[in-house]
Amino acid sequence: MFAQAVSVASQKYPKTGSKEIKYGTAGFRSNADELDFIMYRMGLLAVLRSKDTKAAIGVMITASHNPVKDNGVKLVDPAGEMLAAAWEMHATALVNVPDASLDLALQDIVEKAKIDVGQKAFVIVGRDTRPSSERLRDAVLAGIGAVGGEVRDLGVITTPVLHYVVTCHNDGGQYGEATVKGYYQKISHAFVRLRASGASNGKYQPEILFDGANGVGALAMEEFAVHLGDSLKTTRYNKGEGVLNHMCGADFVKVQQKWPGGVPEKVEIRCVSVDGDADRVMYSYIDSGGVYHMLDGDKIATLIAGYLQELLSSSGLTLKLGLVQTAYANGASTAYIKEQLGVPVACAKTGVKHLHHEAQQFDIGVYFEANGHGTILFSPTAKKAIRDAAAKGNNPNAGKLSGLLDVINETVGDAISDMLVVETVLHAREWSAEDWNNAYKDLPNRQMKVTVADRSIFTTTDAERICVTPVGLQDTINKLVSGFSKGRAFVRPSGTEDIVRVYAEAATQEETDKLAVQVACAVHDQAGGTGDRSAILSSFA
Ligand code: NG1
Ligand code: ZN
Repeated sequence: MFAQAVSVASQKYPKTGSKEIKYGTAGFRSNADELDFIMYRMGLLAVLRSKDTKAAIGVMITASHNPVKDNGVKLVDPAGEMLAAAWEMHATALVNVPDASLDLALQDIVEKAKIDVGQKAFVIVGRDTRPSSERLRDAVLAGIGAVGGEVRDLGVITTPVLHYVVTCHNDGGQYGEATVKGYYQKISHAFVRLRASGASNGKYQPEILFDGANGVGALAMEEFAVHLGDSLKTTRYNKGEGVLNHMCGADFVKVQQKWPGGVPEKVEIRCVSVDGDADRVMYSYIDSGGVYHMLDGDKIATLIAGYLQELLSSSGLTLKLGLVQTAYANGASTAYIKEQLGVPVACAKTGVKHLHHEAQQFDIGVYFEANGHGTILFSPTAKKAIRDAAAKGNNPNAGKLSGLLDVINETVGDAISDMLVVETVLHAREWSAEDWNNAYKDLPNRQMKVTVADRSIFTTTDAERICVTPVGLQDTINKLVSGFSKGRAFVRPSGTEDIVRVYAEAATQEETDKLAVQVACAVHDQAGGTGDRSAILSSFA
């Protein structure tokens, strides 16, 4: 059945490069020039997955927060989730075989997954604004077409829009109308309704500066702005006049802890930065004394969880609320939410699919990575309880919860939907950015990257907080950490870059940097470091 697919592959999309590549936490990602044959094969795989699940599958072409020269592809499963683990393995197998073995590799997947090849296939495709995305989209479409799949190309859209449309398509429209327009309308109308009593409230001002990272998030915000009207004033920057993700956007703000380029430095106005495919969001502001403050995924998660907890108790609903973080969550945020708010916290491995899975153990699970990627999940029981209580009309807090449900995009982390949730909470609390930031004080923290000969020798346990191999490294880390007040550090191999990440926290920034450098040197010395050791030592000198 794959004769045509194999013939198109060898003529138009021959395999290039010999390096083994892996479907990682963010699918396949690399320099855009190396991706044509991968995109074609992912088109083939999407059709098989669609036949396998008897449902529509999504394909998103983006490299998110990475530089503009890169691109990437990930598949979206029927309920909007990330691709199932067994299929990540099929994906890896499929892109690594030579052209001559493509036929066999496809047949192998059909057999292993017991696919009925006569089944119809439907694939929904989206792409970001990268110059290479259109060409790579054509390669995906060629793959889908070569094995007879039907396509709906949504064009240039954000990652969360794709997840939303796939979900709605497969649930027959229960979650919402399965169109791009349906997405904008559902979220923005719910937000505007929650603001019916007025956009300003106490110290809350309905005004933000929006940093679109020169990507698709900027286009999405233009569309939202039309629907939001006066309920939220958005002044938009980095709409494509500069280079994608360069000196701006959510990743720049998080990693550099700096105000984004291209946005005027206005005092006491919230600045919202999104990443290159608009599934991550970061807040920042400059206080009246001119000091810059960053509010990351931890600040967003604790703000939302605290408010949900208050609404739950005041509406008399007994639903189990929990927060899911990763090891990168600031220790101060975990202590605040556990000890001061009494909300249970779970720690998951890095990568949204792990957080998503953990969040499902709660009736209402708030999950966020520190980098601003996250959302809120409501179990069917929670949804029904909230909607029923709201429908009675005498429980205004249940009404607010019900309204909030429609602002949230449960299908995946969604920068703009998350932003509208944050704005709703700040509005309800009558808070300025400063009030929000004052809820707790972040511990100073530092991330570093170390290059090693083979990062696959790193294995971890306890949600990546303990390094199991190379043997002995964790003992060294423990010794180093014990020398610092409020010290915490861990190392893990990146799933998206060929590096090992080091994370450190301590009582002061100076101590934190010292700890990070010492741990990075330990990794370099004990695990085959290939970089310049003296450069690690002088990182923050
Ligand atoms: P890796 O490279 O595995 O650390 C990074 C982010 C993840 C996640 C993925 C996918 C950090 C420390 N890691 O993963 O949170 O967003 O990229 O984009 O931010
Ligand atoms: Zn992203």
